[in-house]
Amino acid sequence: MDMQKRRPIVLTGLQPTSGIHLGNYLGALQSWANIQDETDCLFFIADMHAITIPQDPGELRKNIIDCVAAYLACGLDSKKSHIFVQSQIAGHAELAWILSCIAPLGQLERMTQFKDKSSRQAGEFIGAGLLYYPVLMAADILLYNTHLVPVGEDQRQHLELTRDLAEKFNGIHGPLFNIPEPLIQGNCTRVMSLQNPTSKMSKSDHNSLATIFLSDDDDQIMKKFRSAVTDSGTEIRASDEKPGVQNLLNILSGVSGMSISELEVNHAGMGYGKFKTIVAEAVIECVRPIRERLETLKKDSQYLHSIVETGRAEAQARANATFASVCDLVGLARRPSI
Ligand code: ATP
Ligand code: LTN
Repeated sequence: MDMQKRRPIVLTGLQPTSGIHLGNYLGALQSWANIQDETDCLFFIADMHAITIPQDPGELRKNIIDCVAAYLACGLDSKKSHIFVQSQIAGHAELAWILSCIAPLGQLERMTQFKDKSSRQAGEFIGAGLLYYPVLMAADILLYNTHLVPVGEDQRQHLELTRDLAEKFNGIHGPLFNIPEPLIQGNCTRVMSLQNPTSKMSKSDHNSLATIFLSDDDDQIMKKFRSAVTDSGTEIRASDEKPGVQNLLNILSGVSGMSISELEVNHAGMGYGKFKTIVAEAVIECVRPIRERLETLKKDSQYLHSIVETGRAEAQARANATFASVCDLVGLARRPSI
């Protein structure tokens, strides 16, 4: 066995819906880049998760390749890690079906994300894919015998379901799957909206001032922070009664690496206006090099396609091996090709 295979297996991904934002970066991408040396990393683009809500086909295909560019711009390195697209590996959907047969319907209906997303679509069409979203996520993870799954805090419940399904499968069919652990890292695992700091920063926010995108220029970032909602007080302190200020402190901690208590001391007595400018400047310095790399990478679509082609070959080989064992254990017909 070579060294590469003995390191813990890490797998994670993002949905290629337009606009990667500061929440995605601080809650996810930033820490992914930092674990590539010690772990065996698989980073994928969750395009099949993206179609749980309606997508324009042309836009989706463009967003997939833009997402590859964003991964690289945020420091993922295709020489250290494998970068691939979920829909190119049929085993994700196949294993999801097998897992769905042992997934308790009630547990899926109780998932916070399902309840949130389906209530936002109340009165409209809600596809069953939204309910099965976490089962597909479990399949993504178990197909590669993953040990660690870096995600933001909002994904913890999905990881619990994955662990339950892995244990249940192993209990019924015999030991196959590792029981994966969530890896929730970084100073800032939950970035909130700049306009409504009690809900998370999201690309689908209707208020364009709520979300900082990695493609935003310096002026846009400054403008959004200057109009960030705070409270009527003056104290720079992290507390649940001051969600706006707490969010700004969290963001500054995420981009600077300094602890909240250090930041509270350093900015004591400063007015909110000045503090917002300081946070904006720190975010501008963090986002600028990423934005510049992103712009350059997006111009070379041939290179980006070659990255996912190399990643696909490695992912396919690993997925085939796991899926052959799954078929054996479940009693499904063996594939002549695997
Ligand atoms: P949407 O904006 O539509 O809610 P999203 O931004 O959550 O979608 P995902 O692809 O679902 O997009 O999330 C990608 C990763 O980014 C996940 O690991 C998630 O936990 C993390 N993440 C997303 N939003 C935030 C946030 N506001 N703060 C911290 N992490 C976040
Ligand atoms: N739901 C995830 C994206 C995702 C994922 C995964 C993350 C789909 N499959 C498997 C980690 C492992 C999200 O971050 N919103």
